[in-house]
Amino acid sequence: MTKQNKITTSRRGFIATVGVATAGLTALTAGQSFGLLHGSNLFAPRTQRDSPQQVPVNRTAAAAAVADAANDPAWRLQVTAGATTLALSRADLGDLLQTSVTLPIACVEGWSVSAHWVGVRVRDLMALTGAPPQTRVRFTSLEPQGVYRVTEMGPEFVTNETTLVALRLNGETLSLDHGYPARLIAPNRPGVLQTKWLSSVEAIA
Ligand SMILES: Nc1nc2c(c(=O)[nH]1)N[C@H]1C(S)=C(S)[C@@H](COP(=O)(O)O)O[C@H]1N2
Ligand SMILES: [Mo]
Repeated sequence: MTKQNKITTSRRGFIATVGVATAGLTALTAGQSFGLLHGSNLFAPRTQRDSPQQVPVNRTAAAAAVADAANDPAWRLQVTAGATTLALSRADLGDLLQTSVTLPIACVEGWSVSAHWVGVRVRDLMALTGAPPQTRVRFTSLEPQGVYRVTEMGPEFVTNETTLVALRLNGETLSLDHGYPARLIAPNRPGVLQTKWLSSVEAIA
């Protein structure tokens, strides 16, 4: 089954909308699935209704002990390829081309929630460092420890135009529990790989 996702990018008044086929999405979102209009869904679980930004929280910022580091104005996203490292503030990231996508968080615990994300394409970040587009990328969280602190993705995800370092969720700045200041969102990957509270994005061999 193929689903159409609408993607919008904008910078300096320029708006482009393209359709992207996301075959395979359905398989990953199998299980409990519900949309944003939770108020009209009597069967929406309590977790979603009471959740910040209408998306359940898997691991909170408090549990991950990241609140101080995440709120620190000195936070920078390290973007590295070879000898080049860029240190981008949240404002720097916001000045780059913003891409808007609708993608689910599909947790292996059995829930899946579609959400609207805005941020910077991973491939655009990589291009800033001069990394070749066909690269593998490692994402590391501010989280001092935890099984989901580090994730990697192959070039098929890196080149995908919906793979983002997300800054916004459902029309608001990403909440702390959802990964502020920046988190990964990519299509066709389980929730465990959608790394929150990013500290670095590195091109690896
Ligand atoms: N750094 C970090 N990122 C993480 C996790 C985590 O424990 N630490 N949990 C993952 C899991 S299992 C899921 S399902 C999603 C949930 O994202 P959410 O809490 O914003 O809904 O975040 C993922 N990203
Ligand atoms: Mo998860």
